Amino acid sequence: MGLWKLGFPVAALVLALCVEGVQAGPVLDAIKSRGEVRCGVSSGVAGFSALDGAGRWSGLDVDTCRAVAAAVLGDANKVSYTPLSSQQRFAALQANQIDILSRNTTWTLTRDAGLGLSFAAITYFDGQGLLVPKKFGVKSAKELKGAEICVQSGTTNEKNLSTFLGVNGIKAKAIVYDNFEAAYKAFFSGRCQAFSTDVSALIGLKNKQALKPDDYVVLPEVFSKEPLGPAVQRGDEDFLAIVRWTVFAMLEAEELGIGKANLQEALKSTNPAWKRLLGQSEDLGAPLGLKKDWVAQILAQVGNYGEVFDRNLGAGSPLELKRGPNALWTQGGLMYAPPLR
Ligand SMILES: N[C@@H](CCC(=O)N[C@@H](CS)C(=O)NCC(=O)O)C(=O)O
Repeated sequence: MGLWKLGFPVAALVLALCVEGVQAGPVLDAIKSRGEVRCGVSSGVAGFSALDGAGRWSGLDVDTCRAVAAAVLGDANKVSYTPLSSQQRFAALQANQIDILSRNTTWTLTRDAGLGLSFAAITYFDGQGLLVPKKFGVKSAKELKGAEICVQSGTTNEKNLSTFLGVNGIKAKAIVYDNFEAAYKAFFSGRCQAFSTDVSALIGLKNKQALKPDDYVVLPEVFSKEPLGPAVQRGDEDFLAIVRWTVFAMLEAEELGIGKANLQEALKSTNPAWKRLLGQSEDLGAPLGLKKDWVAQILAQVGNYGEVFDRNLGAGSPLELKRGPNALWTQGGLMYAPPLR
């Protein structure tokens, strides 16, 4: 069928798209015209998204947004942050107040299928645990009979805790708070005998007691799967793909041994795998509607996954978390990027 048989308006549109290139999805278009990625973060979870004294956000979840801004806008600083409580986070995405929810959020069936959003990737494999004051001498969650346990509402933690207590016949009571600060302050002031959330956040909380972190212990039981990662609104597959492949590119870069630390040297290398990822041979940007050097921008401004992990959560951070399941698959972990080709 000839193009003109479609009628003038349709044919003109088809031609315009051929000339101009296909329109991006609505979220991506809005980011480009605004010149900024709107990132929903927590109100302050050490190592993931926390505000420092100079008013700067940092953490693994913050770096995910920064990497997306580097990929789309060529500038990792073009991000605005909205702190959101556990309760507020999904509504903020649904109401289009943010472009990415990057906030220690667990990928679950009901959230993914039921809330009109899509999880793009897993940036941290976590699990839920319990923090207790050492002076109680409790060595296992099974000894928490009669305890009151502080937990935040609107989290997977609230439900996992009641399942865990029920399955194990532990007669303890959850004390539920809407506000994170109120919840942990209640625990540190002795209102609750334990605090329950993702283990990474428990370690951050333990360190918050700057003077006496050793007064608290994380119990050995880890009783849930908490795969954390960024989520986006449904309806913009282009943007979903960009967030997903941004995370994968950071993993792939670590696997190939390229990062912020050796980028300049890598850019001069003849290694074909490095050249491809850095946009010096094939164009891995075009299918995503990005510039050819998008991965190089991420690495220059943010770093590869290993660098981001070390700086925020690992050896280079106060948390000193081990990679554990967050090691690359080549190192016995679960982090695996599909091929970037
Ligand atoms: N990963 C869990 C828990 C995430 C969560 O919201 N945890 C709380 C307790 S650490 C939190 O981050 N609160 C910070 C806030 O409300 O700003 C989930 O997705 O439900």
